[in-house]
Formats: sequence, C-alpha cells, structure tokens
Amino acid sequence: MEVLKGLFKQKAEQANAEIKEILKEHGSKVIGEVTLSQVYQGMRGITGLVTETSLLDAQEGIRFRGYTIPELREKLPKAPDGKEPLPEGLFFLMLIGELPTEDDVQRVTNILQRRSHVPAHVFHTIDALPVNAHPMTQFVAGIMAAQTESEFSRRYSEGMNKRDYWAATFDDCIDLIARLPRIAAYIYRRKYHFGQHIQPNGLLDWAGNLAHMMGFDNEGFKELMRLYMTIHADHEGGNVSAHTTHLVGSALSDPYLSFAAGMNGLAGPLHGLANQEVIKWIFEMQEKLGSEMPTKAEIAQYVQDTLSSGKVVPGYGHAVLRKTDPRYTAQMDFGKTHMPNDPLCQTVWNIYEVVPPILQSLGKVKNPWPNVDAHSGALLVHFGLKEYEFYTVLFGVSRALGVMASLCWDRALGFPLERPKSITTAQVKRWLKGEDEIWGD
Ligand code: CMX
Repeated sequence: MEVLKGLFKQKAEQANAEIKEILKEHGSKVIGEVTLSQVYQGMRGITGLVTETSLLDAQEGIRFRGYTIPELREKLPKAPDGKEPLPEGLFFLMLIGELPTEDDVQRVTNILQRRSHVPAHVFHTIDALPVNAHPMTQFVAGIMAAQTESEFSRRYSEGMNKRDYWAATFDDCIDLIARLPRIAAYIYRRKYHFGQHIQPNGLLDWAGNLAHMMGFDNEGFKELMRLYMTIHADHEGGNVSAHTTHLVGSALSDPYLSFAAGMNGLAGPLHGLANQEVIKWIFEMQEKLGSEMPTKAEIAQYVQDTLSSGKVVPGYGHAVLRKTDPRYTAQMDFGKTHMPNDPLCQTVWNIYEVVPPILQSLGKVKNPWPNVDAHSGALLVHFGLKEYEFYTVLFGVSRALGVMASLCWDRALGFPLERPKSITTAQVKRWLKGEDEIWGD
C-alpha cells in the first residue's frame, strides 16, 4: 500500500505544480460560452469540470488516460491463462497515469485482498431490509453501513490538517473498492440463493473473486467479469454517477458518503439501471411474441410499440456519444468469440440493426446508436445470471474504480466546494427585457 500511495503522492505533487503554472499564466482564458438552452436542458456540452482519469470523445468514445478500450484489452496485464484485462490494472492506470507492469497489478490485487474485510454490521444492515428490496437499495444501504469505517471521517473529526485530506481519502477509496465485491456478492446470494453465502477466495483477483463469491466459478464468467469491470469503470466526469460522487465529495463528505450518493444516481433508468431495463425489455418482447429469437420485422414493430407508448428504447442513445459505444463493441466482440450462436446475443445484434434507423427517423434523437447497457445483460444471461435487477450493482462495483480514483485526485489537487450558479425563469424574463443582469451573485 505504501508503494502505491507514495507513487500517487509523487504524481499528485507534479500535477499540482503544473496546474499552478497553467492557472498563473492562463487562468483568465475563456474556455467556452453557455447558451440559455444549455442552462435549461441538462447543461449538455458545458465544460465545467476537471476529471483526470478518462476523457470521452463524441465520435471515438472513451479513452482512459489516453488509451482506448481495444488498447486496454491488448496492453493491460491479464490473469494467468486469461485474455481480458485485470481491472486492477485499469485502476492503477487511472490513479497513477501510467500503464502498470504485471508486478504493479499484482500489488494492487494483494492490497485489495488484504483490505477486503467487511464488518458484520454491514451484513446485518442489509439483512434488515426486506429481501425483495431492489439490489441497488441494498447496495447503497451496505455502503452507508460501511461508512463507520471511514478514516477520512474519523481523522476530520480529530482535526485533520487539510494537507492530509488526500491521504485519508486514498485509504478510504482503496478500502471501499476492496470491500465492494463482498457486499455485492452478499446481496446476490441473499436475494437469489436463499442466503447461502460463499466465502472469498484469497488467491483470486478482484473480479475473479466477485464471480466466485456470487457462485460463478467457471473461467468464462470470470473473464467476463474482468472485461465488465474494466469497461464500466469510468466515462469522464459529467455522467450522473461520477459527477454526483465528485460533487458530494467536494463538501468533504467522506468517500463512502460520496460513493453512496453516486450509486443512487447510477440506480436511475436513464443511467446505470438501463442495463436491467434492456434485458427486461427483451424478455418481455420474447414473451409477447412467443419466440426466443424474434425476426427483425417483429423487433421493428416492438420498437415502434415501445415508442408509441411514450417510453424510451433502453440501451440506445447517449448524452455525449454520437456513434456506437466502444463498450458495446467490446462486449459484442466477447460474445462473438465465446458464444456466437447464443440466441439472446443474436437478438441483441439484430436489435442493433433495427433500432438506429427507427430512432433516426424520429428526427430528434441525437444519438441512435447503442450504449454500454444494450449488450451487457445478454452476456450475463448466457452464463446463467438471469436476475436482471442485480445488473446495476455490477455496474456500480466497477464504477467505484473510476470515481474513487477521481476522488483521490480531487483531494490531492485541492479542488474546492463545487457550487455553480442557478437562475430563475423570472430572472431570465427580466434579463431578456434588459431589466436584470444574469451574472449577479
Ligand atoms: N429512445 C427513445 N427516445 C430517445 C432515446 C431512446 N433510446 N434516446 C433519446 N431519445 C429522445 C429523448 O427522450 C428526447 O426526447 P424529448 O425531446 O421528447 O424529451 C430526444 O430524443 C432528444 O434526446 P437526446 O438529446 O438525444 O438525448 P439526451 O442527451 O437527452 O439523453 C439518454 C440521453 C441516454 C438519457 C437517452 O438517450 C435515453 O433515454 N436512452 C435510453 C436509456 C439508456 O439507455 N440510458 C443509458 C445511458 C448509458 C448509461 O449511462 O449507462
């Protein structure tokens, strides 16, 4: 742990000095302009955040510290006999800014193994909820219960010097990432396997151990988990889960509180919950049509029915991307390699051919292409993980890697309380008549 922490400290000191210089020389440069439509319509395209871990390009997709998903799949260290990247390696890359060696990744795996103990009261808190509570509700409750372990919170109450915020945040972020697989697997076994829990295997990697504790011990599923945990980890800073974690963290709420807030955002159907909505939507289509593999014409009719009943087509569209999500493509590649004849995957690929032209024809959808959530469920179902209400928890475990790495950077760079300005429509009306200033305090 000390090696990783020392490396991070060194990188953060360098970055702090560079940013200080940049701001000294260019701090007053104008970076963009904001229209009234942007203010009313979800702040799309307004640049207002610094997130070091990844950057999203509308045409190309996500790059993690400069590396695309295909590059990560090639360059990041793998498990023995594995072909997919170990997510611990991506965490190292996001945190330190450099590709890890095999030893670096092994060190992260060891740290996460050592710090993965979950106190009993976390499980008791989860057990206090009805078993039919949504897995995301149980997940957030578990994270909140684990907040009793926060180093940041304890040290802050003892009068921590602001110079040490980053170090206490770092400890909490690592502990939380280490604990999440156990919490997630506990919820899965509690809800779907009569509370028959499986102990962690101290020899497995972080994602492999999650698969094991959920009860999926075959190598194919472990590989899927490694890929899944890698591609869902981060999507720059403006998405709801990342932005919420960052925003709440800016109040110096500790990493447990901040991450729980982010997870409440991930649980929304326009964000992470879309992964359960996709598979639910496909299962309903199969049931309605009485067919495991509906034809493209039948899919097209079902899409039209969905739209005319005032619902969105889940798994399609994006607030920033304007092409097929490379996270979708990576999963399609995994599917075509490991399960080319799987009827559900084939249906997902048929949907990919049918949906974009229909959404395009509406004339208002800015991105008719599939996002990450359009594919993930089909791969999970293939391995027997059919309980789709659990899917967003998996997304959440992965998302911790990105948002926790970012939170370390937020504190290391001394980012202040986030507090943008809001306005009222009454003020806008006065401003349009020249009777008021919009930029007052
Ligand atoms: N199906 C139907 N209509 C859609 C649509 C879809 N998949 N995607 C966008 N639209 C509609 C919007 O609802 C909006 O309609 P109104 O003007 O009537 O309100 C219009 O097209 C314009 O929206 P947009 O600018 O293209 O998209 P937004 O940036 O507002 O929203 C998103 C982005 C993801 C919320 C939207 O595409 C959507 O609802 N998709 C389905 C849900 C989904 O898959 N979410 C997961 C996203 C990835 C993730 O975070 O995990």
